[in-house]
Amino acid sequence: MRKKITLIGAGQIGGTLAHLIALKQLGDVVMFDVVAGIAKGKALDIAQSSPVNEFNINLIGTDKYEDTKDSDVIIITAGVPRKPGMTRDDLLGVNLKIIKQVADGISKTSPNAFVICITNPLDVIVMALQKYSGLPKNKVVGMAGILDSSRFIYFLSQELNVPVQKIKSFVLGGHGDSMVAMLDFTEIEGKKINQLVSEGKLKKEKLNAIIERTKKGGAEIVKFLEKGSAFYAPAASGVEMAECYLKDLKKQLPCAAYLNGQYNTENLYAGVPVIIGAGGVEKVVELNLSEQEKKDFENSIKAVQELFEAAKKIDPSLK
Ligand code: TXD
Repeated sequence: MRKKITLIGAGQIGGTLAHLIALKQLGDVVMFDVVAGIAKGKALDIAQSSPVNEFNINLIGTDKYEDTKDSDVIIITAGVPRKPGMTRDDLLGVNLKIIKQVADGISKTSPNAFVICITNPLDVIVMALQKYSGLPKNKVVGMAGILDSSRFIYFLSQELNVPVQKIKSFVLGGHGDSMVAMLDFTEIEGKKINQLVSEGKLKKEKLNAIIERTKKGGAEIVKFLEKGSAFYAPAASGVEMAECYLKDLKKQLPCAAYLNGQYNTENLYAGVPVIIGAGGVEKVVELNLSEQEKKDFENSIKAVQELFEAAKKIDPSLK
């Protein structure tokens, strides 16, 4: 029996998610969008490519939540993306309303789904989604850290002319300008990045510029596209999380997860290393952070907390 994967939002990221899932044959796909035609058209278009890429899955498009019933995985991109000059936080008001609708829609029809939220501003939107839906905290998770880490690793690989597979790193904290590139946990061909800096193989200013470019990675693409934001790398990142759950891979991945005392943080979602397997978010991994990383991480947590306060002003029912 094939798994059922519902994509709430069939826009730029949603369409790319559907295509990647089809090529990987992860399961049958239901594309849901309030603009039903977008969902139906993209589902049919991808389905028509199945003979070429030899995949056998069912794809449908809909604007009816009953068609998404009993999903195993739900990936949410419903919402509006940034326009040039906007910050991710500027999307809070409009996307908070949308995520409430989505929460109402999925909680009744797919109470056992593993729910991956991508909609921005990510950390607060995924938190609102969990609170509005009442779904288990270990089954509601946000995608941002994998994307931010992938951008950071890509920029390093370009600078150092090293294959991406030879670079290990991750970015934690809020999905915003306060995100933290974990340098103590960054290795290039098995060598700590700080060692490359002290050996003069990577200038500190260059490394700082790469960190800055990672933080602004989304805005750089928004500026190029003018209408819309990044979608290929975000979709690839969301699929990695879905695959990890569906195949019980128990990978350690940077994701926006519920903190219940870990990293001295209560009742907040933020980017941390987690183990994802068949149980959803099976573990929040607590790292021994350097003093600097602890300070930077706390600063990032503070930014998420401040945005959550803003969300509570918009909707006092959020606690
Ligand atoms: O790392 C990350 N988490 C970010 C997330 C990376 C890139 C983009 N990020 C955010 O994802 C972006 O800021 C947006 O908030 C979402 C979706 O981005 P996308 O580029 O896919 O936006 P589109 O192409 O506008 O698609 C959104 C779709 C669109 O087809 C709408 O009709 C639909 O969402 N939509 C809805 N679907 C269901 N239910 C409701 N209420 C709804 N409202 C709009």
